[in-house]
Amino acid sequence: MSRRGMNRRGRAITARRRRRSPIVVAVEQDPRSTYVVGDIHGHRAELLDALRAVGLADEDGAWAGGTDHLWFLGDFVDRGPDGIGVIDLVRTLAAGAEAAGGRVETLLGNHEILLLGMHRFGEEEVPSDYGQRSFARSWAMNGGIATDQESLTDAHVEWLTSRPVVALVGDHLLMHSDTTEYLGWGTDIDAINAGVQTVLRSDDLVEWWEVWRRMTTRYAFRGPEGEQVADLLLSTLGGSQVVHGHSVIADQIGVLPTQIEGPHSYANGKALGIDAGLFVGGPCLIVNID
Ligand SMILES: [Mn+2]
Repeated sequence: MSRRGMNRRGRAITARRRRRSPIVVAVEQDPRSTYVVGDIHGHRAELLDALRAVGLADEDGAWAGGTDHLWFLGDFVDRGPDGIGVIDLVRTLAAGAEAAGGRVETLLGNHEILLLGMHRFGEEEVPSDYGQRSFARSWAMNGGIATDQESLTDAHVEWLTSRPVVALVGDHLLMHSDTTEYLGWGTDIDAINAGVQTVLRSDDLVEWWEVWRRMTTRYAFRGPEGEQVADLLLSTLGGSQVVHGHSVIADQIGVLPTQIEGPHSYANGKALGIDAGLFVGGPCLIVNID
């Protein structure tokens, strides 16, 4: 009799605790995941396959991620066959995500600057003491695709020009390039994004060239000082880990692109490289950063 009573009390206590469980509350309030994708470089088909594999897109290329968040870290164009097709796919996904209560967001990479700079300035010479420079020359040397220029509409230009270059997502500082050069436009995220956007809305070729030059630098978080450099950036802009594309992981660690299976955490975990080198035969990584 007394043993049965204790059992009943035990069950009652367990049930009350389960109702108050913080785990149950967390699942109900925040069921979504956040993903990041690096440098696509014109490989629309491979991107779509990868998005389908994780359930973020359906067979037709429509958003299937519900309330999930997906961030692209730039470099949609150049080197591969269909950069504008990639941009169009991303914009379709963004509209679908917005309707579903999710989000698809985009940072500009240095190749978007090259695409837009080529479109705006072409062969116009950049005033410089260091020999002849133009967006046309750099575009040709860095995998520029003529059909991307031909397919680029005013709507694409306006959309790209409105994208940020850095973002703080949770505890992650997202940026395309592994560089501290972003600090040249300001010491907070809003100032940096506003600074770049002001340039991209101007006809100042020297300042445009400076955007391209800064965003083409790399490897700031490598080597013995790498963690300190990442710390400086994180303490200035926020977050506990820099997440970047731009520098192919295989090149960073000295293996073949086909051997890459996941992102590359380095600088004592302060940096995460996610560019697996799709354009040199690596996989299209879609990285969950929850
Ligand atoms: Mn890049």
